[in-house]
Amino acid sequence: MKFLIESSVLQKLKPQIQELLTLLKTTIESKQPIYIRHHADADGYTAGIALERVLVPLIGAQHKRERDVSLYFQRLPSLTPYYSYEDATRDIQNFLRTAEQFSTKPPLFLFLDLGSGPENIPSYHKVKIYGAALAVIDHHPADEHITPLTEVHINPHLIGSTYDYSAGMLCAEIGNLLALEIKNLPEQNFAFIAAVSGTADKVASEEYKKYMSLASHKGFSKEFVQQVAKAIDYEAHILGPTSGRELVQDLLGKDEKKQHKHLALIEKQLEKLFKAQLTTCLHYAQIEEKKHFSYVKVPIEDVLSSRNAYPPRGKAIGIVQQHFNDQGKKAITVGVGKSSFNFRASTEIEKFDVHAFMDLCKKKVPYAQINGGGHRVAGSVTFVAAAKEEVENLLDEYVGGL
Ligand SMILES: [Mn+2]
Repeated sequence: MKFLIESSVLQKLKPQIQELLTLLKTTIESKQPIYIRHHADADGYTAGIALERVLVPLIGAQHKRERDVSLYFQRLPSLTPYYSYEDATRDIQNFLRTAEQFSTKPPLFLFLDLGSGPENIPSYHKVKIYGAALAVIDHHPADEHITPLTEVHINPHLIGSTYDYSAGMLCAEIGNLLALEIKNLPEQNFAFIAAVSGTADKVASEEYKKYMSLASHKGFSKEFVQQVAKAIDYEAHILGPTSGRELVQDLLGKDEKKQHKHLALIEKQLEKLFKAQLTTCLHYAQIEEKKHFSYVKVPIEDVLSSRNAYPPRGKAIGIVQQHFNDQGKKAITVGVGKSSFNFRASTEIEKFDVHAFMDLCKKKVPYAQINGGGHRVAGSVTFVAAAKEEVENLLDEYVGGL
């Protein structure tokens, strides 16, 4: 097995990767459809695109008519960071209808950049009732009940690695291995795809650096990789629950002419959007100077130009936080919504922890349906709208006590 880079993580994942390669080959040979579901962000898209680039030609080789490929391959983003019960329901209806018309088999689902958490379990049971099989390639913490439900479960957490790999980096390796099976396949630049993915997901491992340097040897500068990562994040937002088909393939270099034109167009728009959003957020922010930091509250739902505005809430709060960081100030920035808070905080504020605040809320307002997560200094908490005042008071107290 020849990987793009040397990595102990990949070495340890070898048995599962081999299992997946075998599974994909037998699935395609037996004319079982393959449905990809990936998270609707830049990492999810790169993961999906890396596999699409090899699965489509492999499936095409099994079918005489080109249009048959669309019966046997599908790729769709998931707006939730897990496979929702609603998406599972839609997918079942979709493959049952196809089966009725074209006598196709229930598909093999590939879940990319999502799928390892416990919230997927009901959806997995549901698609399995209707005869589908599933495999997961994810890099989020893995629940112990997932693997038994899958044909293959590839996740660095299962072999003791935490944040060395993004889903797109894993799928670029798998895509590269499958590409060896295809005659006359043009250069797919899998290292570049891996680099874009790791950049988008802020991976900082040795492996990430290796993909970046491989990509730069192939002529993709760090700036270009970053530009593409930002552009895909934006397009993913615009696409919502639709796949983007060739459009995202082109952004990743399938058609370089279109890619460069599109990147230039997106860059201009993003510059404007980010500047406008920062100005509005700062204007309406409520800023309280604490002893060691600024406590910044942004009425997030009132400062977005539409419900589907870009940058969305989390990112908008991120640029406000960045604004304070750039001035050398420490800050806790909170996007206050009717039933959710988005958090970003300077890492130097050591006592601040989104999870600690969430635990506090669960204890003090157990009837508020507190949910959420993320990292210590970047995350979100949701609650029922009726509890907003109570939760906001708890937040003021919590921040005041830091
Ligand atoms: Mn990811």
